[in-house]
Amino acid sequence: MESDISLHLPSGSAAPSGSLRAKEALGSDDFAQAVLAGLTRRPRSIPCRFFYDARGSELFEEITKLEEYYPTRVETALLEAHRAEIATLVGAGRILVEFGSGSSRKTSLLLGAFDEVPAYIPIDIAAESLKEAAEWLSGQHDGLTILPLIADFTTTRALPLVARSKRRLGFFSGSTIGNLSHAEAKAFLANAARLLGAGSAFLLGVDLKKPVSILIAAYNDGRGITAAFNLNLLGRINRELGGNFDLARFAHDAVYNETHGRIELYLKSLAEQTVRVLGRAFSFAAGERIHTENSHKYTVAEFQTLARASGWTPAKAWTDPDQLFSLHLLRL
Ligand code: AVJ
Repeated sequence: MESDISLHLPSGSAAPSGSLRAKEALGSDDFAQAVLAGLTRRPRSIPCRFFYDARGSELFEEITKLEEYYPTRVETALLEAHRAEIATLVGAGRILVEFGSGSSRKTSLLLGAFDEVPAYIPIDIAAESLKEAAEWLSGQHDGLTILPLIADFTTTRALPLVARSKRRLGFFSGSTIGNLSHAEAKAFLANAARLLGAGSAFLLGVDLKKPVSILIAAYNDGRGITAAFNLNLLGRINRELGGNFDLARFAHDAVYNETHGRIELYLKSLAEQTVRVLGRAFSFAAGERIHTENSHKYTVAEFQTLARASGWTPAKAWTDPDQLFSLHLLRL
């Protein structure tokens, strides 16, 4: 199906141009359904994409500046150190397609290394942050054509027509791929291969496996910012879904699951208690947890195996001297 670039809607979407309000309504309904289902199932879990309301996005911004949270700092340094080589390997004239673009800060670094980028297509579900990022980026890169696509990047099926005239470079930073299970990551990479098409390249930032003490510190920082970020999910339920969670009676919990090679975040009930959400009662035993996030870690070889299984050919991988984080360049 052809996409409608003038509306910047996801390809294949039949939504009319005035659908932003409807989408937002759908969004809060999506949250309500996910929370009710998540608190009903055992073990309890709520998808991590719901962390990012305005307050959650602010807190995540703060996380990225923490001493213990190395991913943002190290990935940025890797991009700065290797962007010239990346640009040489990829070649000029590529349309840049960014998945889950968020604030597009790292994108500016990458764009600066390329002589000519015919268009930049950020894909993000958050219309407001897409708009902000596009405005900020056009100030940084004079004359850059930006075609924001409001869509869920895990399910985007086609790019705007103009994007098909040139070869593409995909960009997926921040180790956001770590939120996906291995099966989901494989499906995402295979979908990205189809979306970006023959002759494309894909640059990804992926967090590395490392000593557990470093991982735990990154997800349980001394200032309690990550705790506040995790607990904000309960605050958001209170604000948007008429919840009455007492945030002082839940605790942030970050553990490393060796079997799955991932950090797991939980909200742990500190007492036996009953909480109401949307008029429904949910009882917690003392110590009972709500699973709120998985953040998978990969060795370079593990990630390359996953990439190959999804149809990509690993071209090069870069890591920092401390082996904290990796950048992967894949080709199709
Ligand atoms: C945005 C998913 C990459 O997993 O490190 C940071 C989110 N959660 N601290 C990560 C997060 C707690 C982050 N990602």
